[in-house]
Amino acid sequence: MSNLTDLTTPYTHFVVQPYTPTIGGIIRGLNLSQPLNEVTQEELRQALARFEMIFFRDQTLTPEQHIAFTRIFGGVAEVKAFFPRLQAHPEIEVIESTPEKPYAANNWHADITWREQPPLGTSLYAHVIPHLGGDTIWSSQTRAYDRLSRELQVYLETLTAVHTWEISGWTEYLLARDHSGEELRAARTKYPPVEHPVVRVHPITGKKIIYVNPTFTSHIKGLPRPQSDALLGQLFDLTKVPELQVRFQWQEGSLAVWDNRSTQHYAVGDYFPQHRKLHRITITAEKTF
Ligand code: AKG
Repeated sequence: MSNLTDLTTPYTHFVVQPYTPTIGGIIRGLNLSQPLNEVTQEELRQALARFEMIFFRDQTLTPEQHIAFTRIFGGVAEVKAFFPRLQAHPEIEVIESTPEKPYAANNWHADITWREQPPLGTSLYAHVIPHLGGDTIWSSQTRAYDRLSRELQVYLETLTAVHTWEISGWTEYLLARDHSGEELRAARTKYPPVEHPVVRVHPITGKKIIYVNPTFTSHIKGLPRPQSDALLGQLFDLTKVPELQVRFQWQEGSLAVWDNRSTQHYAVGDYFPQHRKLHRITITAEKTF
């Protein structure tokens, strides 16, 4: 397993300090409120692909600056209808947990894999962070692939999985919001289940990735359910292996960007009733892989 501390690609405009040997890098030396030149932008894209999640500390960003920075990595279209949005900046969703309305995405997932072209990544900027708790964990799906036996790797490469938002609790959420079922029917028509290969290749690094997650992957096509459940269970368990993970402690002004192709993430829900608030931008691509 190659190690992130072997820095064979030095960056000329910033320093990346690996946060663990396997995933995550802290980038120092950049003020993200200022425009960044082309070389720096390209180096940031390379660093994201290599470290799979990168983060910055002590940034002071307006919504416009957050959007401008995030555009370095891809599009910033509105793609998710779940979180509330900033009225003046609909590209930005607000993830907020309050004593009255506690919330955490404390389930392992990659974002929106139920779309034909899932997002390339996400950019998350911290506004209010609890005194204690409220970390986010990412798990590397390239490292997960590397841990498998050659026989299993070869077998997985022949398989296709079905992804749907309907196993994530959104069916119940939509029904509770609109008892007539109209919204649910519209969502089903607009976003039917999609299929993705179980193993995908990262377009920048060329590395292979296990591309299934427990929140949106319902089954493997063509396998009997018990066999599909057992195989998916084995792959989902790999995500929980600590050696594949980075656990990030937020501070106000921290900004994290993750590669949604090669990672899954989990927001630790251990801080209620403290307040937590982040601004989130989904990074889109015309072609994710
Ligand atoms: C997401 O933005 O997809 C999340 O899961 C939220 C992560 C967090 O709140 O730390």
